[in-house]
Amino acid sequence: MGMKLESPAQIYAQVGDEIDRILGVMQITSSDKDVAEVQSTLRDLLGGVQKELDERLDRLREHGEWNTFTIAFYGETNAGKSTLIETLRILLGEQQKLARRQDFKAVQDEHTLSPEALEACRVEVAKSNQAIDEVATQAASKVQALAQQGSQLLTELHRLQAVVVELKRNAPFWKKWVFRFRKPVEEVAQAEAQRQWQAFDTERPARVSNIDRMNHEAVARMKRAVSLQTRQEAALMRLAPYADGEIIGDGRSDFTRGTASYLFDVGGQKFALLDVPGIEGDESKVSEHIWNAVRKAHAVFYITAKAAAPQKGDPGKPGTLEKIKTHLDDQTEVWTIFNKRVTNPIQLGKPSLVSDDEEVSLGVLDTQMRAQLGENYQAHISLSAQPAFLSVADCLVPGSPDEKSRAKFLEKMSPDELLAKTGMASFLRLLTGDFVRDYKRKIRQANFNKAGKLVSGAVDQLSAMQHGKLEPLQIKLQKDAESACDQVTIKLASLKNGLDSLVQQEIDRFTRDVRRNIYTRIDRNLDNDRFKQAFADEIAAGQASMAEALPARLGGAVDKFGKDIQEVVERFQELAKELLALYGRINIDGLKGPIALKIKIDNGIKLGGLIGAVLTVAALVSNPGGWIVATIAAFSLLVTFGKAVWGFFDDDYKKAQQRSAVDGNLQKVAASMRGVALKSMHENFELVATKVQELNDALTGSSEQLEVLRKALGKSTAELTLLSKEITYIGKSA
Ligand SMILES: Nc1nc2c(ncn2[C@@H]2O[C@H](COP(=O)(O)OP(=O)(O)O)[C@@H](O)[C@H]2O)c(=O)[nH]1
Ligand SMILES: [Mg+2]
Repeated sequence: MGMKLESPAQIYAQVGDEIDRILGVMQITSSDKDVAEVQSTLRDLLGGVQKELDERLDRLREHGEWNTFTIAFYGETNAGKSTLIETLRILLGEQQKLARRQDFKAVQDEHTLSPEALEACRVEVAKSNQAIDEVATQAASKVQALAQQGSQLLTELHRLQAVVVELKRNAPFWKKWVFRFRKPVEEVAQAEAQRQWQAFDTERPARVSNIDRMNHEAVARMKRAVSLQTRQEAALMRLAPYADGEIIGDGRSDFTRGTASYLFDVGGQKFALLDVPGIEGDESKVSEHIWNAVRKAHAVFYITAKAAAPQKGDPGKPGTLEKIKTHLDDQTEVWTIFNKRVTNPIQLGKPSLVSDDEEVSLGVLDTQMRAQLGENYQAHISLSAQPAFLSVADCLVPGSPDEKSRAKFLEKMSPDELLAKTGMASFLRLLTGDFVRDYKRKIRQANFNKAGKLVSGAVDQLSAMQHGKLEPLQIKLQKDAESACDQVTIKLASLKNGLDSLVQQEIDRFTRDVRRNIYTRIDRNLDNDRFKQAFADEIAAGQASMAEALPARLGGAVDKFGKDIQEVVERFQELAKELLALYGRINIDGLKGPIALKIKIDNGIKLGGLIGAVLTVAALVSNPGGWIVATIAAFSLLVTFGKAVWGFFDDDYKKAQQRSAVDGNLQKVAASMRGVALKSMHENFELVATKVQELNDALTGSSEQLEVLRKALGKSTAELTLLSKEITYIGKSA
């Protein structure tokens, strides 16, 4: 066909045109009904395949990517696809990621959310709490001391007052007089106690409020600390959305989400990474996301957390292996990434990330993948995504689990060391080096390969139709038809023998009857003239009785033959119907119902008509009127007698001569009758045989129809195969 495919858009249009040309055969309908039916079936079958192909081509056109080298990260949920992509986004400064990280830093600075500031706040909250407790204890003891002092002073005052009253009441008169000039010591002491109490009472409020102030100060300090902490926590909440790892899953299935695309530019080399939803869901919507992603992709990383070959599914429920085969069959470059789960820095201390056992299992995995995907499968790469992510994720919410894990890993090694130990450094070199260098060729090759695979998929469908349905149907139908023909031929031969022997029997009977009758009459002494007349009469009577009996007997044989071939044909029709039920319905991917083969075998009209024709012709054979008359006409008695004189005198001699004339003539008459009868019968039989041949042709006709169908399909299949090879070749050779 010589496709000249210069622009990307051309390929789909040209492939579409080629498919139309190859599959759009037999637009004209033959006037022969059988041929027209085959053509119609062919149109149905090829039309179904073409419809499906066109739809797939449209989807390829819609989702195909010709400019940006696109790499899909494909696998089950939780394999670590997003972790890996997030790490690459940070490492390679993907635009959206850079913006998020700037936002993170801005929020962090605005709220002084450095780890030191957060720690200081935490310490202050603790300290102020402690201070409150201390102040409360102090205050309690001070209040208690104050109360105790007050009550002591008051007790003393009351005691002295009582002493003075008592003293004055009991003193002799003179002493009372002396008291007017000199107060008793007790009264002086009482005045002093009074003064002390008053001084205490005046001072007391001030001392109490002093304690209250201390209390207030401590509470205020704590309130300040707690409020700072609350603000910090609120700010941390605002920080969280900007933190590294936002695209990493929480372990729940992410199959309801669509595919996310991240654009990278590494030193002018542009490429996109697709984060494809997990393949474990079988919901049709997810499957559409996955399909569109792999249609776009020019290379695929199959990410798995298990160092084991992908699981096979159950009948009706495809496993990972089958999904890989269907989703990635038309890819030109597929790698496996084994994401080893590492939770502890100690695991990274070993000389190699992957154990010997795991390496063996990964070898098995490679073999399996190559068996599924052929030469387009590359190899496996081992790495550990999460520690690699932690090594570069410096925008993490302080105190978050990720931040704590990061600290745990960084305690043991530097970020660069971590990147090397997790296998991430070498993966990064591969990805940004050889992998994307030749991207233009890869894009072209991948897209052409997809179009080629599309066509070869149709070839597979047509081949399956041929080998699974049409061929077995044709072979079995042919076998059944041939066996039916053989049986009809045998029945025909035995009809012929049967008729011959019936005629022979009738002629034998005729000979016997005529001889017996004429012998009887000879015995009664006839002269030669009367003998001649009597002999002619007997022959005529014998022929008449034969003409009467023969048709019924011949008719019986022909009827039996009719029944026999009817049975053979009916049996064949039954078998053919069974075969059609088994093979005559063809499913085509993408079409709702199966296509029914329109092969003329379940319909008995033609065969029925032919059987009728055979019997009509056969009936001619069974009507011997014509040839019996012919026999009589052709016959003239040759009765010659030797010496008439001797006969005249000797009756015995005459009778002997007459018997001999009977024997000789009867033999000739019988031979002549047989000759004419068989000749005429065989002439008619030729007609029967011709009709039987027509019947046999009709019996084998349906398998010949199939042969035509098969050849036409085979031609389309061969042309499509060529087209698919050519497309793939052009993709490679560019
Ligand atoms: N321990 C450990 N956990 C990992 C590793 N890679 C991914 N995870 C965790 O597995 C979960 C799912 O990871 P994610 O990258 O979202 O997987 P995806 O569904 O394939 O995108 C997250 O909780 C990750 O932290 C790893 O190498 N080690
Ligand atoms: Mg994910």
